[in-house]
Amino acid sequence: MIPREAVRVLVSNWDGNHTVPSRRLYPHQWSWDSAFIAIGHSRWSPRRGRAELLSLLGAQWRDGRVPHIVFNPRVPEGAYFPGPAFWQVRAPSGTATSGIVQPPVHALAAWKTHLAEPDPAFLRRVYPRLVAQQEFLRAARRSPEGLISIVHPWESGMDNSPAWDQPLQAVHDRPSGYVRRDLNTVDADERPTDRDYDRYVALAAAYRDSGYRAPGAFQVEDPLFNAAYGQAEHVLALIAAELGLDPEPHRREAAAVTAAMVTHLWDGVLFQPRDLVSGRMIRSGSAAGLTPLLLPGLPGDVVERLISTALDRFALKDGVLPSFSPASPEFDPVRYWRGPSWVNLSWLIWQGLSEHRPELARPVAEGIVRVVTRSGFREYFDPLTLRGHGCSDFSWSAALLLDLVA
Ligand code: 9WN
Repeated sequence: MIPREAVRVLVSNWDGNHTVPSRRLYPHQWSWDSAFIAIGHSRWSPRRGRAELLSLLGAQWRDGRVPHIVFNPRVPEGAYFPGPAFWQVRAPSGTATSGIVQPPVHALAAWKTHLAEPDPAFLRRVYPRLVAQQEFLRAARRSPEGLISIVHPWESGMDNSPAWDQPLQAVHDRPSGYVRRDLNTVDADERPTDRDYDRYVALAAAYRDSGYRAPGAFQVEDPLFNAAYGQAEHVLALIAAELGLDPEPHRREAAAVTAAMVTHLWDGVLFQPRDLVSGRMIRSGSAAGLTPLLLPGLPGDVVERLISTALDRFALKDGVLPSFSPASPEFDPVRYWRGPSWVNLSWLIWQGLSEHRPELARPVAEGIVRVVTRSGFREYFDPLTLRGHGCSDFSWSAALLLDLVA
């Protein structure tokens, strides 16, 4: 029943060569959504999983960046803000896109899609594009410490995480003359505030006006983004070996970023972001700090300590993981990335636990199944009451559920 319903959601959100995250709220193709969605598609139609990733990578820029939104030209400008008229940019393919990126979870998706139905021709097509995606991050965003930075909260995928409250203080502009479209679909109490939006728009406009080159007032090294980047290198080594290419450079890069994360982002309890503008670590209770479990080379003592944190501060054994620790004062169980449980974040932590401590991965998988069975394929869930929030028929909730049960 549940797998059939999940496929129904994915089919109803399919738009010819990609899947929208949600028909009304997000009517275009989003970067990391497509990776999670491809993983789900590959459980029932590997061909669709491959098409999903190929259409996204088809909008890659010449510098290797994979844009966070690929706009569907048939969708009217007013359906989503900020749309193509705001970003003012086209990929070499001619498609309108945004100019920022999202966590690079696509190599993992490509590998899982390949494992579902081995297809060396697909791997040969995507491998150079996935490598170019990583090269863009190294060329444009790598600090001397070897970590990758993001230049906008949207790049983290966890837009209004309390972890960004402090670095966002540096953004003073209050742009006017734009209209939020998200509040047409979702209650204002469950979305970022207008003040947050002003800052998002100001930052994106400044980056756009620099030709998508110069970071502005927000520049942060995020543990989730770096964990995804490091894990991508680990997976690219597997893909390279499969294609008869040299996996060693990828293994070395995965080891190097893992070591840099332990040196610069580990506070002894949880991985934390680092604010490059102030030069300081941002101490927060974000569950992004658990995602370095994705790194196979994470030292054993760090893994053990991180798991204790997950048990004590994120109720790991209950299985329904909050995006922000309920022990922190900023925790809000219904407002977007300030506490609600999200299927993709829980799935990433499940994936990491499966690698290091499979017996602890099981409650997380069961927790995902429990919230979805109770409340449907909602965008996010109150981790205390399990009530669903945000939009309905949300694609990655369906896709990753399918990955766990199919
Ligand atoms: C901005 C599509 C995206 C997700 C993000 C999530 C939300 C967009 C928005 O929706 O962000 O990119 O308009 O709020 O935060 O993770 O990729 O599902």
